[in-house]
Amino acid sequence: MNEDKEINSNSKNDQLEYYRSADSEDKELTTNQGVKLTEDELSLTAGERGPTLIEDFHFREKMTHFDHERIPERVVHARGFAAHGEFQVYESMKPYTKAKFLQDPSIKTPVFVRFSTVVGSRGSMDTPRDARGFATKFYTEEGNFDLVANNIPVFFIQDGIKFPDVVHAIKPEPHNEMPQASAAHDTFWDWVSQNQETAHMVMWLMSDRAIPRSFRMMEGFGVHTFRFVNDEGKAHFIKFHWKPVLGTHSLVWDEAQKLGGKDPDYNRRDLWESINMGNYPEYELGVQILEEKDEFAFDFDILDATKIWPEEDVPVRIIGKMTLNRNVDNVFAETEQVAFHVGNVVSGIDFTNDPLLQTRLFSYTDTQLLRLGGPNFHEIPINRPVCPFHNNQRDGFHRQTINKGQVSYRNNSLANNSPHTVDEENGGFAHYQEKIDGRKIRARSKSFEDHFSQSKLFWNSMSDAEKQHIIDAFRFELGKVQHKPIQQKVVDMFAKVDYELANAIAEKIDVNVPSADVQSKVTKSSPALSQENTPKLPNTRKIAVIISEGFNGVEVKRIIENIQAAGIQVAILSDKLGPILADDNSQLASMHTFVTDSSVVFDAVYIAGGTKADKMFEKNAKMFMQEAFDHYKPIGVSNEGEQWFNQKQFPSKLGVIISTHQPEHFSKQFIDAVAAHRFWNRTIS
Ligand code: HDD
Repeated sequence: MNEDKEINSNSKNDQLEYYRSADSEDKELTTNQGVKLTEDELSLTAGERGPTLIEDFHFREKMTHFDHERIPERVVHARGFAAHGEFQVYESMKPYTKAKFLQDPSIKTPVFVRFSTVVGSRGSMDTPRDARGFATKFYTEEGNFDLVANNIPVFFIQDGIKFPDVVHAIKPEPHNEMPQASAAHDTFWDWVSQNQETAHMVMWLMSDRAIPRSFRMMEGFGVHTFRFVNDEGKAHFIKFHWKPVLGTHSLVWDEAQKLGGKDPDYNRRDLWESINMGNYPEYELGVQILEEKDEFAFDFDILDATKIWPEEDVPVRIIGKMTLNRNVDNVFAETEQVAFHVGNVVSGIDFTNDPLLQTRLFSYTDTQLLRLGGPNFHEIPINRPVCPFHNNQRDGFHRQTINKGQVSYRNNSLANNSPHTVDEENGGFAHYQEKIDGRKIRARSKSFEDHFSQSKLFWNSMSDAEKQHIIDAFRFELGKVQHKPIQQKVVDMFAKVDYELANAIAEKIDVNVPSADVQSKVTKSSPALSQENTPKLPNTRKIAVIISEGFNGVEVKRIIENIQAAGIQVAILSDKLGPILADDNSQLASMHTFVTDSSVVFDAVYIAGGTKADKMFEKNAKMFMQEAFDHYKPIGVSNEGEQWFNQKQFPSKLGVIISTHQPEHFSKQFIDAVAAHRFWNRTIS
């Protein structure tokens, strides 16, 4: 790479281009040694019916490579999907940090983002109840900065020494490797009941946050308290936030479970298709900033990763935007081989003594050494910085760089003591000089002891529908637990959060009603925590338009035009693929059928019907409508659709928009309903 080249949003793409293979179309088949091949389907044998010969170098090479194709999956966050993009700061953050990529609003920094589930294997489904990883690599001119975040702002534990325990407890149980990608089993809940610090994270995990509608509609949180350090060496405590421009939206649990079978790739497909269509996912970067003098100004410890800084107390300042605009070319080369590390920081961003953060600083390199097979994983194209890098590290498995010269040590006189260090003024990283004066002990500060006040704050902040979803999630998860004492202990633990919550769980899982006196007395709530208050937009939502032969050509096409103009994606669905004839002999092409798709893969449905719909069509359309209705989704119906709707005798018309042969009027109402996402107050049958 040309070291003098200025870094811009294309820098990473240009670098990767060098490594991308040429298209194989019309090329001659060769071995890895470049030898052209005459045959690829028959191995070399002694006679037509004789034994295979070991001298068949082509067979040996092809089979050996195949035998070695797999690498260990990530011990957590194994299932992930990634995309390229760029980040741009809105205003200079110079007063707070000297990080170069946060100084100049005209600079676009290339990024690579990998979203993931945490617990499931690489081949599991996209929609389990789980936290989601949201890891971003910023390829800055001063080196790579990794923001290795989750979509939940707190964590299970306060100290990383317990990370292997919580992961062992939540992963499939070791004796029978069940259940896959699920917390709903005895070992996890046993662990929860024995580790009360996890209460806050579990509240989030039982909430709608754990079943996101889309990676494009998730918040991201750096979780830990980091530091910004400016040119003068002054530091502020900060927390990182990603805010999705489309708002934060979730699935319903029944839908998430069905999607696990109907489309296990639901979230990755959504990301892939959106980027291919030019619906680029956007997230604003926010920071909460605290003066160092305010370190002890709160009733929680700012170094405790099981705590948030309520946004109403410490506002999130929006400082820039990230846009994901390019899919990967090869999932293994990029998504699987990318190696994130919380310790990859640049000058101007530094750590704090958060004990969880400190342990993470060890784990990430350690795990890549095994997963990527040696110490040279920084040379894998997706991991390489776009700025120059020089040091005396040499050799090791899979070394790519051909380091020239006689010298690979310091201090040296043979190479003018190069590569040389630089001072801070010239961009050298200097660790923040925090004064430490303590004894070596295994103990935690008392300020980390309150596990229930913020759990209650979270509960208080939920809308009625969100509270009900949390209750239902606990009932599901604990309902799967086999050991009664574990169920009881968990209910007793969450009675310390809220009596109403614990009681509602207890009454459905056959355990004793907990005590009412132990619940947290916190009455405060934080509106920023409720998804009710998130931006609501129709853009990029996916709607099934169900038509049969004889549909109202003029009306349906008009409505489709209107809703597409609002940025909504339309999928024509019928009982067969191909052209469907309208009443005016015009056509629409059906790309989906009742067999290939179901309501769960769409955000809403518009039942346009048609005069020639037969009984089977009607049955399928009603089933579609019923499922959409039960998942609180917007439903649009034409005249035929209205008859079917009325026959079904749904208990509520909330979120059901009926066509009145006034396409404009209907379109507007339907678009508004799609933007609303779900109608949680609908009574479902
Ligand atoms: Fe971690 C992966 C996020 C705590 C150890 N973690 C991993 C990934 C994300 C997070 C997004 C996937 C990165 C990718 O896509 O490749 N982890 C978090 C967050 C945490 C957290 C937000 C709490 C604030 N993690 C945590 C602790 C430890 C680890 C306490 C160990 C001490 N995490 C790992 C790991 C992984 C990992 C074992 C597995 C694969 C990898 O690192 O690259 O090192």
